[in-house]
Amino acid sequence: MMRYRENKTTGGLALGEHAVFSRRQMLVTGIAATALAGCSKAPGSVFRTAEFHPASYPTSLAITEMGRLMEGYSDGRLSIKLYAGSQLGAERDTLEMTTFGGIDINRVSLGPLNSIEPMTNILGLPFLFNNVAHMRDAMDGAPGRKVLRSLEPHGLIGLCFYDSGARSFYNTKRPIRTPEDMAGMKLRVQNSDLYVSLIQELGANPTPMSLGEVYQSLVQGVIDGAENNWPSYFEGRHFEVAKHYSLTRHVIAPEVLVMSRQLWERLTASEQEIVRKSARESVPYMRKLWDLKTLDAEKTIRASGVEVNEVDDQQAFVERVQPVWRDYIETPAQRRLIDEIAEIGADHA
Ligand code: GTR
Repeated sequence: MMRYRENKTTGGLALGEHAVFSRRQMLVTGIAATALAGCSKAPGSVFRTAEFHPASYPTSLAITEMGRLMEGYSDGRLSIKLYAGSQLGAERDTLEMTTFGGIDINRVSLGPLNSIEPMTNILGLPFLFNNVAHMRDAMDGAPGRKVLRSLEPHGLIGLCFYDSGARSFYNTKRPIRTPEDMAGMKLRVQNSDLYVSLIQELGANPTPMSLGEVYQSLVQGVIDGAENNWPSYFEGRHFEVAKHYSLTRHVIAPEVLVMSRQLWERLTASEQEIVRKSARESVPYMRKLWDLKTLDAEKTIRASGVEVNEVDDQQAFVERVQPVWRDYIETPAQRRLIDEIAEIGADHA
């Protein structure tokens, strides 16, 4: 088990802010320069792929599997070089690099995409999906395809969705049973306006920062808690410090695998098909690993003495966050997407 690396220089940096570049950022910039220098991806391309989580995490293993499939389908011409464990930087920075071709493929959560494309906000709406099966069906169907396509004007080709389970709150203070228990808590959120609003509506104080900073911030008392799924709560060792995990299951947003559009346009049609097919086929593999990892993380966390609790009444949380729905649904396309997702939800009541 490894603790997520800290990313103090890159985390929380708004675009346009000045920064002293870390070695990692310079590496990223170097990769970008190399990628941009090449005008075409010749046969024998190795796609540089960014992943925040360690190489043993389900998303990393799924990307590795995708690379294996791609190599097979292309007789060894196309492959993946995975930079796992946040080697290329915080998600928001690597995402930016991907949009202008500095990184070929990237696995990101929806949070950093929220400020780029409003359709991604919909998948992050609290209590949108009834359960994980609902989310999977919706992402395998028309709603998923719509959201993936919405990324194209932003320099990204959406390849597939991976799982991220249900996110719940953990903290160092007390069990959260009602929204009132959250009053005044300092909670880390992803750098996303939507998630900031969500925490505010629940009466807590949102502190946006990168995931790599959470462990230290919990130890130092900079924050009281955060929210995430079982595997991330486990993998970052946050459970060793924040010993109350309250199962609000407020967001079941999936994660996305994206390719730089600049690279995509340099591939032949048959190479594009191989990339899409390999990404698609890595999804069931990822889901199997995800389910196992979730069970395993939950078991270890419970055995470690963490106090896990169900909330008294989930509806009380649902009601508190209604303003988030009101504020973040702005266009007819977003409304249609919600309707389509709700229709699929009828089979998952
Ligand atoms: C995890 C996700 C990461 C990261 C993280 C976060 O569940 O897999 O990509 O976005 O959450 O909270 O920042």
